[in-house]
Amino acid sequence: MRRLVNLLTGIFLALTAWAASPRPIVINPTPRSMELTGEYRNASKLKVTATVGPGNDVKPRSGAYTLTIGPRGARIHGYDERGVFYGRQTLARILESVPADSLPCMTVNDWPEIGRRGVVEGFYGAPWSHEVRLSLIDFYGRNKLNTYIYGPKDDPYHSSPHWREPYPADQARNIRELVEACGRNHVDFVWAIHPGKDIRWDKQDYDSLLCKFEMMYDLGVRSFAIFFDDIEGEGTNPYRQCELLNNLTEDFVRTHKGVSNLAVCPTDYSRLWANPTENGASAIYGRTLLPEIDVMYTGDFVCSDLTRDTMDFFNALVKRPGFYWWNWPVTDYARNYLLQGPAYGLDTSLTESEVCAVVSNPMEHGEASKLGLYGVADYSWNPAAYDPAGSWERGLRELMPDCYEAYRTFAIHNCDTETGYRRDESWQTETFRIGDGKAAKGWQPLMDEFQRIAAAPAEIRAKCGNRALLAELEPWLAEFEKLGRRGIATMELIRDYKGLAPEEFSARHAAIYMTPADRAAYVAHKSGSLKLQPFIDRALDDLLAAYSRDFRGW
Ligand code: 14T
Repeated sequence: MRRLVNLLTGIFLALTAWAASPRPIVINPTPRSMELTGEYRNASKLKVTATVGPGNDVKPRSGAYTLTIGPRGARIHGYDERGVFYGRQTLARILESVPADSLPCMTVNDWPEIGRRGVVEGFYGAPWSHEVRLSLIDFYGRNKLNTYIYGPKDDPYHSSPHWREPYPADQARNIRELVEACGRNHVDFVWAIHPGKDIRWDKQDYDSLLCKFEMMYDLGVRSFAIFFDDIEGEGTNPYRQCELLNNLTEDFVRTHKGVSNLAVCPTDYSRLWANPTENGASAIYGRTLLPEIDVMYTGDFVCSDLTRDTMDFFNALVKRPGFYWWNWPVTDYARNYLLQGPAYGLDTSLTESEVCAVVSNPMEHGEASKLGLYGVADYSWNPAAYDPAGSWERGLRELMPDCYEAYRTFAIHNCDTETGYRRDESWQTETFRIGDGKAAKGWQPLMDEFQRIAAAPAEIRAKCGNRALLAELEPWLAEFEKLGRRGIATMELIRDYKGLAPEEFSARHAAIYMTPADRAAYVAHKSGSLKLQPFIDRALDDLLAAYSRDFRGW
């Protein structure tokens, strides 16, 4: 009943706001409950007061808040400072979307389901630039993500060969700045180390680790993680790994003010190669590792869905709710793709009892990862209300408000990687084969789509205000435009081929084929690889066969 009321007030709110203003109120992540209290007031002289602490109907968890907009002003009550910050974010979104004279009075009661939500910069390839990291940290705050794990595989001071050494001064300064930016956004900056490639389980390396943690502590870091993924040999020993983490908890975490409990990514981080028996590494972790240490896990495969079944499997072995590392939208295993599809494959019935944290490992294209992270933020705040498709539409609008349709056209055809973690793509596009009887109905809509595809990049280039995002997209935009043109030419040939003289047919047919250089450029930055380019390839073959069969002029 309560849910129904919330839903109805939500719809009412959206409708009234829409009627009164050009923009509906969009708050990401979706708040748990928003209730309209009837009147409208003027937003321009809004007095905002904030209080903090338990009570006042606020859920007792970090980030929870209530927001009341009444005739006498707005009141934010946060369970903690983070909650106050999130209340301010919600209020800011409301104020951005209503005209100054018609701010609806309402109450919002909101809190996160999953305690830790965020991002692990954990991919291979070029680490994010300092500017992109800062921009992302603001994005986390805005979308109520509270965790940023710093662990780029190709940072030599995170992994081998230099994990034992201090960061050079300029990089150390940047890390301090990241910590500060995280502080402003109520994001926990977690610094991860990846020592397993060449760690020696001796006193000297233990001291090196302690010393490195000390240096990071001096830069302001208060949360740490240790990654033992993707290693071989000595470093993989689960007993040694657990012993190290337990000792570090005692010698470092408990002796340093403000330091959070450790998190570890074990070598057996996926069900794919985890030994499921009592002798396996996960069960050893379960028996040996201090209960306050979180254990990371990627699910059934390295890149796979978050399901109840896979969490149950892992949690039973490690004897605690697992820390979910979602390998999406990471593309380090398929770098010629850009993942712009909805964040789906996340079980909406999961709670904090099954999964203590959800972090996404994104693409080395940080700006272009925001679309996926928008969905991750929405899911992890309130899994039960999560709607991947709806969230994706809102994310597209948030990122390119001035050319949402064009960005949508680009994004819907840039989702799959053809290998690894398969994603649906081009799901609203119907293709056909010459002679399958569907062309009569299917031709026009497909032609329209190819025309939108050919036109989208120019519009995005003209109207996308985020130039850093645009720069990341550009190589794919260029290929997307060419794909659109090939598509248009293919559709025109399908329409015309029966009446063409052989020379003209051949010339037009040949012009659509990619030269080896074109093909190489396409392969380097693929777009429409699931449906659209395969349609063109097949159509060209089919056209040749049909023309040869039908042509009677020779
Ligand atoms: F730590 C893990 F949870 C993890 O996912 N580790 C890596 C990660 O850094 C990488 O970004 C991700 C996606 O490619 O997968 C892991 O790396 C792999 C996994 C493999 F199965 C690298 C090579 C593999 F063969």
